[in-house]
Amino acid sequence: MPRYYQLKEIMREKIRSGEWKPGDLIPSERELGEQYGISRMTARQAITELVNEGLFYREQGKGTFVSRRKITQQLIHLTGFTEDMKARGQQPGTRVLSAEMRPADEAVAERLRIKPGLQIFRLHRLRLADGEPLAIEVSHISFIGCEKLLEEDLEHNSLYRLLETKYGLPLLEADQELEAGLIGSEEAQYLKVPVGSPALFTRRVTYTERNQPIEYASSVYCGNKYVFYTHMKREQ
Ligand code: 16G
Repeated sequence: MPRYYQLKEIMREKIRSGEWKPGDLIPSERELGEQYGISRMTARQAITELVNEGLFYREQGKGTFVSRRKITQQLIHLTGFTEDMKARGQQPGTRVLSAEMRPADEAVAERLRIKPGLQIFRLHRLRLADGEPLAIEVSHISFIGCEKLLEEDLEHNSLYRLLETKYGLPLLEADQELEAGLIGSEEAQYLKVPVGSPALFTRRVTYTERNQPIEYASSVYCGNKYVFYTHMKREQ
């Protein structure tokens, strides 16, 4: 078994057993090298792989730390980001990167079942939990009067809640796709992860009454911070 792999397993076990807890600073490459009689390069490789797997995270100038447990996101009930974070006891946060009315392009129009060129509300948000950036979401919203959303405070309000309570648009169903990918350079800056880190791209169309699409959201989630969960029944 390669040396770096052995060290990875040793460190994994330290996390599993609770000897190293979330938020703990792990020993430096030099210290690990000395302790296990391996080179700094080998220690670095083991650490880097566990960073890529999401078990550790690096903070510039401070060192490498043990990550928090991943966020389990269920794919059974239709819920929004704010609800999900509150259910986990975490403080949801939002930074609005842009909010504007613009004509729907072909791809968006197809998902929303409208004519291309029709004005829709486009919302670009960074989503955080306890101050930690988790995802970037671009929502395309189409309903009569959707331009009123321009006046809403979307940094402090849940979009789903506003649509349901203020605009009287119940969110009943959604279609969602998940696709693996890599974090690009613009996303990396917002999500505070290195370019090329694992990413999960999701696309969701949410429907209101009469099967009318109301939102098409395309999001990038930090791939190493999430586990998606669903429950399946065998068809009878
Ligand atoms: C989720 C939805 C997103 C929706 C948001 C509403 C996915 C892929 N996306 O993040 O479509 O806009 O919830 O959250 O699940 P909010 O109610 O907190 O604004």
